[in-house]
Amino acid sequence: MKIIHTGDIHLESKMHGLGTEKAKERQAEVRDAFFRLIDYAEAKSARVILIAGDFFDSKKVKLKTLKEVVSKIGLHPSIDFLYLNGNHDDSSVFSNEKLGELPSNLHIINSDNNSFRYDKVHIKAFDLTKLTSEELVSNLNFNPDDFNILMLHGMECEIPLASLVGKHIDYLALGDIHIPDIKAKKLDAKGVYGYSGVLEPRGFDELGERGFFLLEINKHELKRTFVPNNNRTYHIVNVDISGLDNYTLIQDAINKKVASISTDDIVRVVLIGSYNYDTIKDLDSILANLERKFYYAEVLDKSTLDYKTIDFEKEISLRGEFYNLVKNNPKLSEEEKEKILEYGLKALREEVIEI
Ligand SMILES: [Mn+2]
Repeated sequence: MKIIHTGDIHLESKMHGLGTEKAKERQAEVRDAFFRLIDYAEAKSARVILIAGDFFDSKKVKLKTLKEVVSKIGLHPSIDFLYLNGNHDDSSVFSNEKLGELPSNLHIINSDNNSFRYDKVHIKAFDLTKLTSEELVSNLNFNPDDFNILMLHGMECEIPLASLVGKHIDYLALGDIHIPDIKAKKLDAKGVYGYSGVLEPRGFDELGERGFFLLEINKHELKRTFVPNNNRTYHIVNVDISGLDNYTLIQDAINKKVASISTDDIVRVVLIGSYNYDTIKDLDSILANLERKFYYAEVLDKSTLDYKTIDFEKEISLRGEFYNLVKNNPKLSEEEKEKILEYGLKALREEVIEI
């Protein structure tokens, strides 16, 4: 029997930071990531899709989104969708009467509907905010002859792992943490557990590949496979510009670092290291080049001015005066002097200052 373990889909995520148009596109891509999972499940003849909470990004969901989801689920009647509430979403969104009759394969977990049997595979799911650890354990009563799956939503510290030891759990399907546990963790002599992670990353705090797990159950044997499913990947690339004193050299260093990244991806280049006073970075051109290459790009300049490269101490000019005023101020620390000089000299050169 095949089961899909997913969760934290966060449909209708705001996708901040990409601009209005791309945020909208990415919202649709999150939905499509979920639909792609369903098509995969259908192609693999999976019997169940476990949604371990945070199906939606918030407790209010647009009717349009709900209709799309309900319609897609209805198109796959051979797959049962077991949906457990997370901390972000509220499964009562499906009670909207404008949705009409819900597909019979959509099973919303609640205190009356938390146990599902497929021959020798037994699945239970509970909302941890609605019962104590003791109540959870007393509700388990799994039979050791079955292959038993428990689905919960919460941070690892909120899951009463110690109380679940020896309760005949073969697999504990978790939701809440957005990073997949590619390698399942050991629960006890028999069982393992793990988080599925998100289906499609939603920000620079969700770097790298994302997907879901295919569980293939054969009596008491579990084969658990991570299936990458994300359409785009977020990358943060640090580029040390120390010693690179012009735009061409900096751009070349960036090009080398981003060469292997797919043009469909989302890239943040962070300039680090120290630069000489005379360095011309031309951040506008750097950004424009990256934007031409990638779906979305941004540049953060965290490089610092090496003020030892300043050689106009003796110059009779505004910048010479400013430099000496700051440099010889006994009230300022070396670090403060460095920052004030960096910003002040930039201002004198009429550059944009980002603080
Ligand atoms: Mn979540």
